[in-house]
Amino acid sequence: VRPQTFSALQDLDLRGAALDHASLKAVLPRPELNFATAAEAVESIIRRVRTDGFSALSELAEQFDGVQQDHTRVPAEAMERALEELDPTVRAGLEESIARARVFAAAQVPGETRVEYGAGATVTQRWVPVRRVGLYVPGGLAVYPSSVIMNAVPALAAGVGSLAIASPPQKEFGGLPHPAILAAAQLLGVREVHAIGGAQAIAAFAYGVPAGAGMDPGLAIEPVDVVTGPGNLFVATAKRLVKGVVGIDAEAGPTEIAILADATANPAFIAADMVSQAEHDPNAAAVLVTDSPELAEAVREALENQCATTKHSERVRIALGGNQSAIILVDDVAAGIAVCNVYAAEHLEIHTANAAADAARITAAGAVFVGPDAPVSLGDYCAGSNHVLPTSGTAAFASGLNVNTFLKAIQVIDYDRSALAAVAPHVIALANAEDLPAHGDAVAIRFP
Ligand code: HSO
Ligand code: ZN
Repeated sequence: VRPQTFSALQDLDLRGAALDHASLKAVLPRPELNFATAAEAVESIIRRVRTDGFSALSELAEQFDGVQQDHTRVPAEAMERALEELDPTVRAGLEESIARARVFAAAQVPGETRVEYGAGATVTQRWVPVRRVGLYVPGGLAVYPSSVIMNAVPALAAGVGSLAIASPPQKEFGGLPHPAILAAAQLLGVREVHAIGGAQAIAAFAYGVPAGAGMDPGLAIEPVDVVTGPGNLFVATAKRLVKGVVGIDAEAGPTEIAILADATANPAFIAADMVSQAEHDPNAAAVLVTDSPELAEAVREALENQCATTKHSERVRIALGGNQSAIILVDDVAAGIAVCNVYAAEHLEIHTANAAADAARITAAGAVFVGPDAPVSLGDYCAGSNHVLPTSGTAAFASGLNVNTFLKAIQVIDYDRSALAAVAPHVIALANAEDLPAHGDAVAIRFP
């Protein structure tokens, strides 16, 4: 008897289809985040936090998290206790994750770029960390101490002097964020953690929370320069709304995994990796792109078996059965690469005969995982790479979290008199052409 196959996952047959960017973009599955639906509510939350500071935050904590708060900052003793009480195997895992992430982040720190245009004329680009950052760590369906690491490590490697974390207050932990999050922050030496969730956390970071007249100064939160971290639609909307007031990282919506595979791939590995990301969220996307109908069938069978036993099978089935997930059939691996480059997945695994060579032809993805032994969950925790990555196709133009997210480039122009003289006629000609003669005069005055 042929085993029952996983039927919920939709089929998309692109054999013989046009592979140009626009045609593929039109047919590839991708749910649109509807920012408009949250915008009004989020605008009102931001306004309240800006005008009423801590009292707005405590009202929102009561409304959304069901907790009473007389401050948002997690006390030092609670941070220390969380680390003391942390399971030692989890601690060892976090320490390994931190160690690997630190090495990669340190290696990313860019050097100065210096160019000399003849004697006495240099232009230099140097990198300076932002002063203060706010890192958001979601609560919700799962708790992510690993995300504390992924946000904080590149900021620390960049040399950011002041880091604050916000994470939703949890009723069952006395209104504090989950203890695993506190423990991870404590391990990293990040001592400023606030129990604030959702859009209000982003507002508090972007605009700061003033200590009003007669209020305890300990309730104040200093504004930050950059806000990073994943979150739900409300968090993502808030980040869009405060962008420009502060810098933000890429959009990190529901998790996505795309897998490019040929007939040489192991279907059980592929199914396991699809299930692993589907367990995050009923809205997670899992997309298999293959030129092998036999492999597609084998993956369906493996999914059926694995979905039966996996812990979060309900979530997984909804995610895999949703319109955002699919098995896409293509004519060959080259066509599969074209599909993947248009899809621009948050995570892309390559399970082909020439995985490294095929991976080198990928031009849009948050992160690429090469070969059968580099599953996304390795990167989620312990590869050394970052797991805060662009979703929803934003990998077409955005990058995962890295040291550069927390750095600014300053260009330094150092010309002496003779170097200026050498280029002066060109400056004056261009100034006159733009009808900005005072620009030219500012050069000419130095050569009376
Ligand atoms: N796959 C998620 C990150 C994560 N996984 C955290 C487990 N914990 C988004 O890249
Ligand atoms: Zn994950």
